[in-house]
Amino acid sequence: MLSDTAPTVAVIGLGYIGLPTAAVVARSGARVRGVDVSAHVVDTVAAGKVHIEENDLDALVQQVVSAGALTASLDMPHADYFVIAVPTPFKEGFAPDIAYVEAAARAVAPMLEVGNTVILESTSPVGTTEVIRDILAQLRPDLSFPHCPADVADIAVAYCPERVLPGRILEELVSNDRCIGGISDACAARALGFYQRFVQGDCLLTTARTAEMVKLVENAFRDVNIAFANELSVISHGLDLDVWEVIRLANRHPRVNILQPGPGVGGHCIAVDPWFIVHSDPQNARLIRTAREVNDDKIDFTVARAVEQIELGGDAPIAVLGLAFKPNIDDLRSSPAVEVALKLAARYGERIRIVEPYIESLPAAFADSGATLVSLDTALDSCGSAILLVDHDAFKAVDRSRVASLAVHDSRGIWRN
Ligand code: SAJ
Repeated sequence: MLSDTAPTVAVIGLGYIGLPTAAVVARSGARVRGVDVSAHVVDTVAAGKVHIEENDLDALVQQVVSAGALTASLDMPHADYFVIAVPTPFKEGFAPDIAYVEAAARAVAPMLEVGNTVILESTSPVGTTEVIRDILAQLRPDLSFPHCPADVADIAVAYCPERVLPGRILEELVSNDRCIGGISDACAARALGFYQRFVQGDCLLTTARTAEMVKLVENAFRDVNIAFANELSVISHGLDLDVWEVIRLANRHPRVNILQPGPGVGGHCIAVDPWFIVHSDPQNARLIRTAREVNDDKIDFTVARAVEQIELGGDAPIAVLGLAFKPNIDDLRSSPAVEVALKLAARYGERIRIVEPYIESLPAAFADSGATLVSLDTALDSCGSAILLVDHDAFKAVDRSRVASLAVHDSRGIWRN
């Protein structure tokens, strides 16, 4: 039962971050309204259902919607807290596109009342929270907004990046530490009051600009480290070395921890966010840019290695294992495995038999390719070669004797022994 004093929260953008956040905040006792520009998304959530796949999210949304703690609409309500969680893609030339964030700010502005807090969670280039403050201030000259650390204003504006891992979102939303950046100290303190409702990790306060950079740096760090592993795999191939053996042994050094090579880096975060840093300082972001290029180039390298193996298999059908951007999820967005599979399908057409246990039909991009979606057993029983692109548990569990007679390119190194 919601108390009459329960804070009201509007979560703008009911995607992979916004919907789980709305549900978790609603569970904490707040009265939450999810707002989205898609009528389909709003109708789905309002009916207590989910439009995205995430562990345990369906049950939680069902629970908080039926308790009346979470509602959804196309319209912006009044609220104590406005949480913006809309996408920030990039435009031509990898320039960040904050149009959705700006549109969200314009939608929030008319609803603001003294004492409200506006929090941006979308991954954004440094300075975006100040852009939001400026949009709000321009549209609401009757209210005061913060400009420097000591300001106490009618409206608090803060930045707090999400840092949850797809597949573990509900758990990490609660357990991860949060970095909360205020335009002023008072803004950070007000946003802290919001996150303390449901976060069990530490909440660390800083400035909005620092928090924006922290988010970009986290994902650039991972991208650079994966690029190191991917570069090692290319070099090891040229030297006829097993890169996984090299990495396994190097990682026995107490201060070395190399990540795993693969067919490239996918998802909507790590392959995107580093460009925001590059764009803000192209002259000096040399390592970060090169890492992006190394990871993107790994797709063509993987295709070339796959073709070598396929040609060994004669004219037999070709098993392509995995399309998701990482293991054990159904998310195919920005997946290097999809890119590799499309290139192989363009070359080999109906010989391509794709296995992806997390989907029921192939994406539209494969429509005229001739490639078909089959079960793992069908693929392994009927194909002469196997190209492994995703380290799903189902593929790790394959008995090695079943692939012993196939020409194999294992881009994830899971079938080595
Ligand atoms: N990958 C490798 N080798 C590795 C690790 C990952 O090739 O050793 C690849 C994966 O296959 C995948 C890509 O990298 O294609 C990204 O996967 P991921 O699991 O590293 O990360 P994401 O994109 O699912 O989530 C990341 C996380 N950021 C960091 O770990 C620093 C997450 O905490 C962020 O919240 C998320 O980005 C985000 O939303 O920004």
